[in-house]
Amino acid sequence: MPKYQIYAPALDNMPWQDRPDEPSNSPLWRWSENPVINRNPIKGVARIFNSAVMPYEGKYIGVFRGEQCDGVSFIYLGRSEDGLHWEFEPEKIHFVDENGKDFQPIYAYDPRLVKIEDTYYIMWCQDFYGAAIGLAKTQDFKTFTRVENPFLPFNRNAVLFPRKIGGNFVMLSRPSDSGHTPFGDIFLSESPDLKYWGKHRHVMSRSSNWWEGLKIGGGAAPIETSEGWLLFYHGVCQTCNGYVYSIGGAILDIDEPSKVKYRCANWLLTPEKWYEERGFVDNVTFPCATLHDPATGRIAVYYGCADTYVSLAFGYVDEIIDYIKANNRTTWDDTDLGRR
Ligand code: BMA
Repeated sequence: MPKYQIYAPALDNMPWQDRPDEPSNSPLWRWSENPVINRNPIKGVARIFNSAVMPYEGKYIGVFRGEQCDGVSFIYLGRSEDGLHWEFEPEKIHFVDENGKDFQPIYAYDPRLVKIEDTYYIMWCQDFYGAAIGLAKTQDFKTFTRVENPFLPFNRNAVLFPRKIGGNFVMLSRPSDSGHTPFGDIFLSESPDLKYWGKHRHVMSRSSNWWEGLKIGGGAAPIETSEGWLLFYHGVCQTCNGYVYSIGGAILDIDEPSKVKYRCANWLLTPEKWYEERGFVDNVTFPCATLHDPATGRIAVYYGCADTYVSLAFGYVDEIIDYIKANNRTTWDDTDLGRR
């Protein structure tokens, strides 16, 4: 049994590969067959990246950022037997409003997918007179009902926690500008009904660690563990050749997740492979989802690569949490409640 407990349903058929025998500076390692999804995966879609998957009816389902040949991104549904080989619906997801009428965003990108009780929620970035968060729900992956936009523009990188905390839905997000945003910190908001949001808290800011010195943003839905909420997020640094996106790790307090218990000073994954270093936007690793299994402590991270591919990395909950703790570097405004 793992030292640290993951509180989630069993997932004994999750994709997995043992750690290769090669030098590494991370508790994560990559699937040897990466990328999971290659270029031109759907007719009319040039690239799929920054996408989220979930277990569903004994198999896997996912919401995928498909960048069409015309450069506009939408969300596409994909299904897989094993989490590795994916088949996509040829048409983008069609949304309706709460009265059943068509309600399609102008564009939609960087989706996350989170199950809370018996409902699946999709969060993404869309136009709401500028970059903002879109939110929809489904129970059958056939009807996708948009609900109120949670936040004012500008905002990106929203992800719900996989259960209510203190009776409320809780969502991480990253207030931003509408462009390429040369700043950004992670905040948290609560809602009793997914309509009215408040109790906003600061969670953590960009830091003096080189790989997250410019901006950070939420990534995969936090994983509930016996140490707290394990969060994989992205951190961005600015180089003379542009932005570099790495994957970071933090552990948030279980009852008051705006308090950061541990925050890893080192990246957990940074662009090193050709599919991370080279693509439509070079040097991007961008986590959007995990699969995880409590009995084995196995975690699989799905991450977008270079705005061109989806890839997979693996790790054990014990090794990841111990690595985060061993390299912990929090500041007072990480560990406080985040209210001023
Ligand atoms: C961010 C988002 C991501 C993208 C990244 C790198 O602002 O748009 O979708 O992966 O830039 O281009």
